[in-house]
Amino acid sequence: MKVDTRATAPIEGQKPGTSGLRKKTRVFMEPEYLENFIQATLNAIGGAGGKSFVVGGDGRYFNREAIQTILKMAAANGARLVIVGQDGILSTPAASNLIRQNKTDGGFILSASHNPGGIDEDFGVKFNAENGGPAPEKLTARIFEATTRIDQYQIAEVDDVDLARIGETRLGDMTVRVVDPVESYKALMETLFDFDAIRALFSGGFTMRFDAMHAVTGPYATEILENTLGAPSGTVANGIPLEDFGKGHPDPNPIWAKPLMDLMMGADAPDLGAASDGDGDRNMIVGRGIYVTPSDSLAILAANAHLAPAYEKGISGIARSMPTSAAADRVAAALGVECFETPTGWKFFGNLLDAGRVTICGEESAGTGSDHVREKDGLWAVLLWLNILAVRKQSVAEIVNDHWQTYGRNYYSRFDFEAVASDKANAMMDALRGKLAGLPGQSFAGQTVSFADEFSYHDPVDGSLSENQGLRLGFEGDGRAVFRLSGTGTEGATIRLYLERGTEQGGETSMSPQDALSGVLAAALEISDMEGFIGRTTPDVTT
Ligand code: G16
Repeated sequence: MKVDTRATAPIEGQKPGTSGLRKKTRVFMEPEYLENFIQATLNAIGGAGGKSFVVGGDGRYFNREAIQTILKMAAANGARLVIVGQDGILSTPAASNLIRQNKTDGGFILSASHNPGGIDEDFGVKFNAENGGPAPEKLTARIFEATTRIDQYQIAEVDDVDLARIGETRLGDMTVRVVDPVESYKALMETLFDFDAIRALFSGGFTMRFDAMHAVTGPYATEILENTLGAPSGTVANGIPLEDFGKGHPDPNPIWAKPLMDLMMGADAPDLGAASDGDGDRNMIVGRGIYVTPSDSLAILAANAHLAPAYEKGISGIARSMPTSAAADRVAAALGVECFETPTGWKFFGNLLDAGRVTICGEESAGTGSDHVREKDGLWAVLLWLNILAVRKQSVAEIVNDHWQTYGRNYYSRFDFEAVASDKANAMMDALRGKLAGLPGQSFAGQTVSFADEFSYHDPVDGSLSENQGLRLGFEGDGRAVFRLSGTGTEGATIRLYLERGTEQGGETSMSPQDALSGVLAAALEISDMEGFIGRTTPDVTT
């Protein structure tokens, strides 16, 4: 095998965001762009010599080409083994599982998650560490630093590997093992859930629609839900992964999964609706006539997890990202287990999971997961819901309403203002940051500020400090508004405004979220002067 050492120079802007490096696909296709980032990552982990990795992606445009480049670079850098999903396909949780099961030194996951795919859309690469979880901040900082100093990369001059054929081949001294992307993941799910109970649920006439959004979960959902658990054929919709996700936006929320929402709110709704995103780590849960917010879903899963075999002895703790509602905190308090509030980004859950401090984690951005892998896991959440429904023999609506009656409700909504000019978004955030100290005690739109701060996180396991993680405004009466800039967009800035209002236990739980949150919204808009800074107060997406 001939190894070519090629001269290169740093490329600006290769700083990983909330979840890896995400850019326009055409940017990733520019000469040296991908190569620099991969070499920098290998340099940052101390080289690839003798190491093993998992590589796979969500099948979006440029996935296969990028995998071939990574394989040739891994071989040239002396890696021992790379495990690849057949045709380059691996969902993010399946990749996390393979890293853990095979005890590899980490893995490269190629995805821009819920962002659209195609030559004019988005692409992304992230490195997961040997625990199967996204690289923690100290490692992403080293990777970024390495991108600013890079002057050469190594690549093998060999033919492409046939990724369609399961089995082993060699690239020089490196073994490439092409595996079925679904097999090990399905085996893991079988150890966690009561598949017999779920099978009985379906054979008893329970109906479901799973919208795979032409993204990576199609093959996983078809094999598990239809072929193994006996859900009727056709339960999985849009199950063929496409390079451009059928020109859709593979983000499982009421806006982008509208056909599913329409079905679930209509007269012919099945018992359960669910969807997953581009790379299979997010989930959406909808009952007949009721959308379950991700924050509520996290709380309900945590409260009922003991009904599934994997969690029957109870959970050790719950972690949620800061902007996620406090619904899960109520469950943790009732269970008497620890509860953690982390910055946005799954990477912050890794240490807590590794230390056994938490079993279940979740985020308002449609991610829920447990200690079975180190990523959020869309199908896992759907299967846990199915397991709970099979045991409780109640509808989704009954379970949700019962939960609100028992614990109280946290009304919740997120407003996204997309493609805002970065300087305007930063100016608004800076001005708000500057005002925080003087806000407590003042009233805006009838809401009195009880606290105002910028969130920072002390990791209780490794002691690291993560600052500037969102601006928080608390209001008397358990209201809260959070402002953050997204770390996953590829165009300008996205301002996220998260709104929440908690009720007393036994309080009113049947209002519409937008009515319940109107006061908090008005106060947040007034305090931030969003209109003045960015010229609009109507979001692009409301979830
Ligand atoms: C990623 C992260 C999540 C985060 C979400 C939104 O999700 O893994 O932890 O909550 O982005 O981040 P932001 O608000 O910065 O855009 P995914 O599914 O895109 O990988």
